[in-house]
Amino acid sequence: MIQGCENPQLDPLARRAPRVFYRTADVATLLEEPGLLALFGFAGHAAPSDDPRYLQVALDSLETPAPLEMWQVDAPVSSGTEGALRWSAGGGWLFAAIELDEREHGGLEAGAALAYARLRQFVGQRPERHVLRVWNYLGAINRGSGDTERYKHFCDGRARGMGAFFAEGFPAATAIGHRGADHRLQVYLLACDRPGSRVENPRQVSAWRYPRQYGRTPPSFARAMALPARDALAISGTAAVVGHASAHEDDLGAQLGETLTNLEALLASAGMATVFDRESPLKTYVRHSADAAQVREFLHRRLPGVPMLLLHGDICRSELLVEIDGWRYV
Ligand code: 3EB
Repeated sequence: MIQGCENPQLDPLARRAPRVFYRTADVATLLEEPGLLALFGFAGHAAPSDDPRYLQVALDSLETPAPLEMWQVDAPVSSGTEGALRWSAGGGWLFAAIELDEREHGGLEAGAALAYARLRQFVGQRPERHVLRVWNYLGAINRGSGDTERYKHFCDGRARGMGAFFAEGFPAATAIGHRGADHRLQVYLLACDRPGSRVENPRQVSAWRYPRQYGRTPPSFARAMALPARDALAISGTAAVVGHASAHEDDLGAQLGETLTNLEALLASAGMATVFDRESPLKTYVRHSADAAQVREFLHRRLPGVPMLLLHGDICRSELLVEIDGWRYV
């Protein structure tokens, strides 16, 4: 009995983590897969679908052909739309996504506040009310300098839209700049009917404690989230940030090495072995597409066999060239 409770396979309430795969196949075929909770195509590559579980992410893939990302659960899935919001749910898990045109909502800050308010309202009335992981994709993320940079406005709006919903602690997150139309704001999340456990990185100051120099509103995210059954770690966007400072300005190789050191420290902090494997997919966001070959070579050498998506995206600090997020399964 006691053993059963510790084993996620034997505890019917211990929600087994959704499985994440990168697949090169067509959208319609993947949407037919059993337990398909969410499917992501990347800008311009996959033909869009009206299925609420499908999201056309505004980031370009740096692979040809571009794979799709799929999330799969061990249960039947229902889905629907509510205005600009799309959602799907099954087995205790919830996917919800919103896409807004900032121009229709008074700009980025107000748009981000609205996106979060809508998501929070929706999730708050669902049984899957524990938001574990959020992805944010916005245009021209580094436009403006100092306090006027668009990422800073996003952080303000996000915090306002979150309200007190995350009073007990922030979800794990990614915030990346896409190269699509500037006004396009996409936010999507994974939630569960059971809480996860936040994990911080001992090498990094927690983002919500960043000093004032990084903006009026510190970024609202945890470094990682252990999923309820502790069978997977959802890893936030991780870059070459040590303490609170960006390391190795203009040095891609050194930033990659520092990022991997940060990822390993995060795994250790979560009580996991500091290796990634064939079951633990990662996404790498690359600022300059010309850097893709060097990034790919590094990843093949240091993370052999790890499923990997390379995406063209801007990191929220202009001096950072690369960022990695993803999953580590136990
Ligand atoms: C950093 O360590 C890099 O604003 O949601 C990483 C992950 C970063 C998430 C966010 C920002 C965010 O501060 C930037």
